[in-house]
Amino acid sequence: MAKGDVARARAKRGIRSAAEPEFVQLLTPEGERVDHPSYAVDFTDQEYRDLYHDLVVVRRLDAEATALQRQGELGIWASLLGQEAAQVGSGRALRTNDMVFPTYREHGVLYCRGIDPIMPLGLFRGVDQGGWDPNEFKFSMYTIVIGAQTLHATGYAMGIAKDGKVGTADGEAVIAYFGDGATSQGDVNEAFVWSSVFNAPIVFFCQNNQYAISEPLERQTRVPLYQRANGFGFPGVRVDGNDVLAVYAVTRDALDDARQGQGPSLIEAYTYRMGAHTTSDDPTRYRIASEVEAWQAKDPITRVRAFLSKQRIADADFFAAVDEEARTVAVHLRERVLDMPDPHPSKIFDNVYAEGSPLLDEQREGFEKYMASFEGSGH
Ligand SMILES: Cc1ncc(C[n+]2csc(CCOP(=O)(O)OP(=O)(O)O)c2C)c(N)n1
Ligand SMILES: [Mg+2]
Repeated sequence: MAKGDVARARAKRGIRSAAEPEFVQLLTPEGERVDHPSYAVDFTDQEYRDLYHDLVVVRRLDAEATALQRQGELGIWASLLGQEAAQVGSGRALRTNDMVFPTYREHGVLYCRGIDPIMPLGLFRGVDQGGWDPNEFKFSMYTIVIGAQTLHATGYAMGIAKDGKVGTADGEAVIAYFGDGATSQGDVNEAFVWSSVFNAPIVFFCQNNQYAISEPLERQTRVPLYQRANGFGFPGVRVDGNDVLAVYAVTRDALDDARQGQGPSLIEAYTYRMGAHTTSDDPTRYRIASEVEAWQAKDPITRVRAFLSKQRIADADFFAAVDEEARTVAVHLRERVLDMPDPHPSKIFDNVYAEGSPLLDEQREGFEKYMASFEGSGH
């Protein structure tokens, strides 16, 4: 069938194209503040400045980590470049008691939780296994297995509901992050079903950055992703993922519904991955420069800066001070990464199981003997 015929046949069956960016927006790419009937939200001048500050610091930290990888100091890095607004907007909408289930790219959300950005870098440097106490930070561990965290989040959300922590204005809520590619995983669809039928207090936050490594969005879906929610029986909304104000407003609203017992919702933050999938990837192999340039014009930081300047909420001194602070934080991060001690090789056997295992003990013993065989050989 010719392309036009396919489009006509799909239209007849009521199937809409996946690529229509109709979304909630409160700040245009030119820095104009616009209203939305469903998401009225007021920010003080200080709150506007704080959001700008977070966006800049998060981008700077990310750039430092990319540089560290290029210099051989990290094994790999998954950059969030371009997705700062999606992460800062949603991260700042969270309350202290809300629980976060991230992927491997949520460095901006982690920062907004008040967590030291060094925390996940041991994983990317290969000096630890990327573990921490999720309860201490209300921030689960980075999850590399695509979509798996949506099921963990659903179980957790069902748990807090059973514990009676949901159903009032100061109830708790859960947010699960995932990408556009993850929506094709069974886990994510199972999480949608379970959350829906058990009315779990969860916000599914999909950062649609248009690619799953080299696979474009059109290989994942025939309908806009947020519309998937309808079929599972909960609301879905698409937000301009490069608009920190709109992301904040939409996420806060969805979290409030969840904490008050209204059940799950899906947010599709429509954004773009400006960098590579990870530092192991070369995006020039599968996408054209003009596409990247078009998204450059929708940059999440430029529009806030334009707005702050035009409204005289911030001046050149403020912007310079934020840049300087971001630089200082990044330099400090670099110094601490370089100082991370190399672990003893047999440490890999620690923390595999909470209480160990005889098989693991045997493997450790064999490995230690093998390592000892090099002693004195100059290797
Ligand atoms: C279950 C599983 N299958 C495959 C992979 C390999 N993989 C790593 S990232 C990725 C793409 C994920 O794309 P998306 O969900 O859009 O998230 P993004 O990386 O764009 O943030 C894949 C397929 C994996 N980690 N886990
Ligand atoms: Mg993606």
